[in-house]
Amino acid sequence: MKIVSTRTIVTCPGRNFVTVKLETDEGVWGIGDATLNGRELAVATMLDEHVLPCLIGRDPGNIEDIWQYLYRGVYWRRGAVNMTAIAAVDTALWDIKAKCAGMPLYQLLGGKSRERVLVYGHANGRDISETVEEVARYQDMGYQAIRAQTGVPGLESTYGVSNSRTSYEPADAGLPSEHVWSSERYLNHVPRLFERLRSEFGDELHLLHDVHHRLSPIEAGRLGKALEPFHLFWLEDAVAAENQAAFRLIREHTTTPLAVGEVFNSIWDCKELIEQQLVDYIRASVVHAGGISHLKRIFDFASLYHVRSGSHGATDLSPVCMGAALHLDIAIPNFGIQEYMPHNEQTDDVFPHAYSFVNGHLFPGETAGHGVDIDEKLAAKFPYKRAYLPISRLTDGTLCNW
Ligand code: KDG
Ligand code: MG
Repeated sequence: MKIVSTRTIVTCPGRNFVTVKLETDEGVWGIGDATLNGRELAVATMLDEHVLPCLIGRDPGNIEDIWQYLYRGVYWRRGAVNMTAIAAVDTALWDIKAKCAGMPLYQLLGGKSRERVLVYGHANGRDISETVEEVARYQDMGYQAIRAQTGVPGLESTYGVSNSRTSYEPADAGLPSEHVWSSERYLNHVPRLFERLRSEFGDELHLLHDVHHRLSPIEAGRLGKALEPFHLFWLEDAVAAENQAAFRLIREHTTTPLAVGEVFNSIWDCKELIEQQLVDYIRASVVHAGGISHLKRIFDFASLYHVRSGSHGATDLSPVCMGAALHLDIAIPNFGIQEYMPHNEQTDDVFPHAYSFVNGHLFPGETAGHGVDIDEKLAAKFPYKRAYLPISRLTDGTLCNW
């Protein structure tokens, strides 16, 4: 079998998505997500100009060789744009292989280690009372694990909270909007949210929280310690993780479980974090961490060190990434949890999929391949629209992590 045609499809059914499609001489095709929020066209260009032309004539069955060809063959290793492009190709190749085998992808990854995939949803409110209402609403929808974020008094906006109470979409401006941040105000407020949530909802509900890279290690230690009585499932991205050793300081101060990894693009971003057991959950994703092949390598490595998976699944990762992730989630032994933010209706129409949500869990479905397709005619009706994530500044104007 040979790859005979390749293309990149850019569409914006409410937000931008980039998808790779590979077609073979036997009429089987596979697709992969190549979306990098705010940098979509950089990946599309990388694919169109530098990656896809090298695939024509290759045997799509040689997934590992093609991965190595694109990784080692680039000379300039790693990087978000490069690894997202490799991920998209890798995902499409696994899709083809599973379709050829007539099996859902999880069968090729070792079969099922569990019947269903536990997911967490997002409850966001402008203040604590609104977040409490949202958590109740998510519980009514069947969620057994809920990430809770709240507005902070004195700050006009914060990560994870929509000012309009509609579903949260941070990439909402043609150029980056600017937000003001204060870790002091945030640190004083967040423990009050979780104290209230535990008193309203009891001990069983899994509660999660995303700091979105904003604290210093010692501040993160303080927050983790303050949240211990409310036994979170995890505290996410407490600090930016370029300096992996920084997590040791957090660990020394708290037993709150730590999760990190949504901006990672290779095993080298988390080698020390995993090997030294500085985190509990690794949140790298299929689309940004080199596809099914590389993410499985990361998860297998993590399984040696009691680190479980918790993949990123925000709405800027397309249904193609979600479908592929679910096959990995259901197969690996050290699955932890999967993030799930449902896409809007238009997106679901552009990407018909086999996965389904039932009672707080996702099921990958039994369709051959990863179970997600793209309606190219419909996709063409939603042209690309430039959109950026915001930036953050401290109250004195210093640029800080968003
Ligand atoms: O593109 C950035 C988003 O995916 C990110 O801000 C969402 O932190 C996020 C999460 O945990 O879903
Ligand atoms: Mg996050």
